[in-house]
Amino acid sequence: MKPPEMPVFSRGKFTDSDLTLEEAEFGLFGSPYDGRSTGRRAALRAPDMFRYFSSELETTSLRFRVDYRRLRICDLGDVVGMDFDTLFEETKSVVGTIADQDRIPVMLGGEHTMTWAAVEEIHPKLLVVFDAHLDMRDSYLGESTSHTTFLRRIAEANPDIDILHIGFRAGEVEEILYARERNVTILPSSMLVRDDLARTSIEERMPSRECLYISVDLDVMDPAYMEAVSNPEPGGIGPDTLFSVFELLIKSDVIGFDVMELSPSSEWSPSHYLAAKTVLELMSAVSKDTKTKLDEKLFYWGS
Ligand SMILES: [Mn+2]
Repeated sequence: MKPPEMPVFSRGKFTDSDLTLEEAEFGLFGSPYDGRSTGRRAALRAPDMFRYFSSELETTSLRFRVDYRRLRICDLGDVVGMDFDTLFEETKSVVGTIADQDRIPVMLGGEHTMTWAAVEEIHPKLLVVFDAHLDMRDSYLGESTSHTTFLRRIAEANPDIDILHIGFRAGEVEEILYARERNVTILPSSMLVRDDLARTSIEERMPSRECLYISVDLDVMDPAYMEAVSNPEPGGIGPDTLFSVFELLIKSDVIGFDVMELSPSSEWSPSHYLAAKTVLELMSAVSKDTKTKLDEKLFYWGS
């Protein structure tokens, strides 16, 4: 008998945390959908890969001076199903339940299209998207709702939401034209790669400062670091740049975030560690819980 291509990881909890939603600061759930995706389609395993590798990492964030083990996380499981419209509504409902209890929704996916459901539910003032692609086509392969069009659908349906797009490096002319017309603020990957100062000018480019939703497509990072995505694109930023941008965003009020498009290629990859680390670094950046913080003296290395 042919062995399975990948081991079936136990459906554990993210960082093994078993807190209830009442006890938690973050309400986390998985979105293993990829029915309208292209490239490598392996999102079914994405949420469990985030979970498994979250427990494999070392537990200290040197950048944010946080002990990951002190982050209060409730892992609610996955939103599963076959029908897109039903999943969309269920995703909205889960995000709404978490947000109604003043907890921060965290979605781990899976096809980027589901970000539309989360944004539709919590309606931020500013949507910050990290992505190699603009995802602003009007339609793709005859479909108006997919991972390549969802940001246009959000932009059209919510003219009051400002959009800051970080990491762009691959798309169609029609998308760029639409983004300009819609006043989407774009900080392309090339600026972040070449110009260290671009990082510090992000704050000046932020159209709003409160009520942020952050959406990370893991393909914003270069495939050299992050190969486990559906649509890898060369010329991306490294994890250190991504996490330093997180540092610039934390002065704002973040009301929810997602980390999407993990498409596991094998049972083990450094990219899977990086995917889990991206979630934990963003949580460390966003957390308002002072009990997660470690003593600053621990991180003094001499000048
Ligand atoms: Mn992308």
